[in-house]
Amino acid sequence: MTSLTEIHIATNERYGAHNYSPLPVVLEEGSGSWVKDVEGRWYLDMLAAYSALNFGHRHPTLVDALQRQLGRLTLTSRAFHNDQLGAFCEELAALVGMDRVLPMNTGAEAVETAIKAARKWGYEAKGVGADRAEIIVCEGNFHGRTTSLVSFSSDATARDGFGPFTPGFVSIPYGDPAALESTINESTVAFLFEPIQGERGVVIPPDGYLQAVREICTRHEVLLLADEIQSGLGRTGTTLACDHEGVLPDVLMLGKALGGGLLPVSAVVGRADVMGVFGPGTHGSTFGGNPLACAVARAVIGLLAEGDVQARALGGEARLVQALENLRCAAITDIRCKGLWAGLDIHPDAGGARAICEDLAGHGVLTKETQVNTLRLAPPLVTSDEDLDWAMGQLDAVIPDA
Ligand code: IF1
Repeated sequence: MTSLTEIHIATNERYGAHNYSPLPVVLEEGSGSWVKDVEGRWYLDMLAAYSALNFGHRHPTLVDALQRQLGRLTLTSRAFHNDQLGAFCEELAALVGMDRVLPMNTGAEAVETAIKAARKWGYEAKGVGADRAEIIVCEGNFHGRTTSLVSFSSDATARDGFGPFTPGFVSIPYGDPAALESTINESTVAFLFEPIQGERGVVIPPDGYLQAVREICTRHEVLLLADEIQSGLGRTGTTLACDHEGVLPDVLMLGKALGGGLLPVSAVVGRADVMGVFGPGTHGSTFGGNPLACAVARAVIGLLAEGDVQARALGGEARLVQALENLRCAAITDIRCKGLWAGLDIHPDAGGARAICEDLAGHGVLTKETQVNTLRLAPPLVTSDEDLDWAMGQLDAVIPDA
């Protein structure tokens, strides 16, 4: 069978490198990282739906799990148990080494749920005054787009025009443990953060930051809430980005790749005493924990339990870093990479990252800019070295020689 890279190069020659207009892409016979648009042009997916496609498009194990469940039971709502839910919760808790799981659907729902749990725990367990709970967040955060979550966004585009905003959040600089320590007061119930800031442009904190905030939160009886919705499930080369420093948060938020790129699946995983604040009827959702979602998420957990996906990302990091460093030029002002997740800052005089993304689409590579001048690279973790090398060649072709 002709390799997809050969198909793509043939397509390139046929259409010419810049004759691409990414139309709604549909997957044909493509393998995990390739998609084809409605006019038959192939693209290597280097965005992976912001890490929801860590396992690639239509991973056969995941599709099979979903198809099998489709023939059994698809929805009961949480009023009734189903035979996938218990196993999903047990297997996810075991995978991340934590106590309790509360399944939701989107990442934003998971973050909102974690905030509710932290507040209620603060009132019931820590004795914080009623309605006075404070949660410390980081500048440059992105945790979702509900009104409460954008209330503490430092991104005007995500926040402006959606007030009035939810109170009870205090922002501090990212990557600065001293700022956390000095902001904690008697009303502080939690610190909500991303182990690596995704939307901000794959911003990696200083070594030791995760351990430092863990120690500070423990010492002040403040819950450590880790949003691993984008950084988790293999993306950085480990199951969780927190694993790189051996840090266990008190509450963990997962989403995106948990649904295998097939369904929205998210979950809040946490300490029993924190998750225990949700009594019957105090929280829920129509689809949270539905049999289809649990079936595909169990297959995802099974893949992660094998460790191959994490190993691929960890092993691919050095090659990706080397390839990006070989591209270094005046147009590239910074390169950040962890596992198979990279952010390239493009010099403002080089025309902005958006223009480069559009040129890349013309070369058959799909990705997206963030924060105007940062190019984000997040291929499916099943992408071959050959395809990654090919993508780097396309990137080399479009980076302006500044
Ligand atoms: C968009 C960003 C990425 C997330 C983290 C929670 C959520 C997200 C760390 C909410 C979602 C998505 C949302 C999507 C684009 C994408 C994104 F640019 F918005 F910020 F990846 F960087 N925590 N991120 O990254 O999860 O409710 O979407 O399931 O809204 O534009 P969700």
